[in-house]
Amino acid sequence: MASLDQAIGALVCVFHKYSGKEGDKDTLSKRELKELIQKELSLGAKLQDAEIQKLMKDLDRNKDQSVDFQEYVAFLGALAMVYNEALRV
Ligand SMILES: [Ca+2]
Repeated sequence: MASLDQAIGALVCVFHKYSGKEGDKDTLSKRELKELIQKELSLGAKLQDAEIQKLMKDLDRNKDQSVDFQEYVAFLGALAMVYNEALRV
């Protein structure tokens, strides 16, 4: 199992791997977020376009049409809650 250090490093790296693709390199555009969700999350491939659009809307708290690092961290927090439920025996 990865150490907490490695896990947090991976969370940061994944953000920048996608945020740097187009436009502002420190935020995720809709297209970048969609690619991140589809390629990095096992549940991502199962989501419909409309569901991803809704997720984007929910994550973009300040309504600037992109997901910045702070908004991404809130997303990770929500995901961690889901994983905690799923992994608990
Ligand atoms: Ca935003």
